[in-house]
Amino acid sequence: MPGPNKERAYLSLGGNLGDPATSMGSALRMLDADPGTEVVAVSSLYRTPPWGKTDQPDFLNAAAEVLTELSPRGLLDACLDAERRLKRVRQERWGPRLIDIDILVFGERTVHESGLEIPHPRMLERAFVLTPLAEIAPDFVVKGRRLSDYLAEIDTEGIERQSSGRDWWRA
Ligand code: PH2
Ligand code: MG
Ligand code: MG
Repeated sequence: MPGPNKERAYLSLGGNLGDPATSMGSALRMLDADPGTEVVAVSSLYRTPPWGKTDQPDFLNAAAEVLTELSPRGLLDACLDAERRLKRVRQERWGPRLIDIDILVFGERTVHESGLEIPHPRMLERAFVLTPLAEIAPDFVVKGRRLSDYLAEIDTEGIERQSSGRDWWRA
């Protein structure tokens, strides 16, 4: 249920092993099933070239908007719990993964804690994050500028929107 004490958060989802679309859909349904959290918008799926470590398969990426009563730490725990339930094994940094869920923005908050940096420090530079996010929130303002303005200035070469529509995550 929407409620006055819910805050709006944006998430980035990605994966490049197994069946990432199915894993991301399961994760979003798990978050939506939490009584204090609802998923209100999900982007299309995007095929994206691997960033950081390039000798690995392409990723599928998406972004989601949630309303939640959880704290930022509580939402992070819910995301990590979904990753664990989907059998993610943590290996090398930036390496291949079944699923990754990152909090990008949480209301107006700034958080600098171990394992939790909000807004996500690199979200404005990464096309695989910004492209799906700008699909669902082009006018959202971060540090004084709209997401669509940031997106216009970065390299989106190789990123392909899939014909999934925005309901792909529902069972
Ligand atoms: N995630 C990473 C490292 N590199 N590249 C793409 N295209 N998409 C990702 O989600 C991704 C990545 C680490 O979280
Ligand atoms: Mg990540
Ligand atoms: Mg992560």
